[in-house]
Amino acid sequence: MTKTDTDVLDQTRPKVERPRLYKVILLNDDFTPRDFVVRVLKAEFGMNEAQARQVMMTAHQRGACVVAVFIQDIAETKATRATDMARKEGFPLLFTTEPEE
Ligand code: TYC
Repeated sequence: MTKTDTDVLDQTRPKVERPRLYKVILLNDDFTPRDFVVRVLKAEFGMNEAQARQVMMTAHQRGACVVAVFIQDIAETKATRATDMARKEGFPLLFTTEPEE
């Protein structure tokens, strides 16, 4: 069998797949103060005031909002850290993660 260009390429180019991405999701609740949610979003996700307020209001009105997308390890770490900030203050605020389609 003769070697095609594709065969040569397959031998030299390692197959690298992009990692699956995970969404960090902010869930609404009836108790956490709006300003505290904004503070957490700014501290853990590097948002400015306007971005944080928009995401907070979307979760408040619709029940949940996608905050950001990362590889699994980063998504889980940030969701945990953000949720822990709320627990330390006694608020039920919750961040979860789920894989993108
Ligand atoms: N619903 C909360 C309130 O009225 C504010 C809030 C917004 C809490 C978004 C969580 O993800 C959230 N105090």
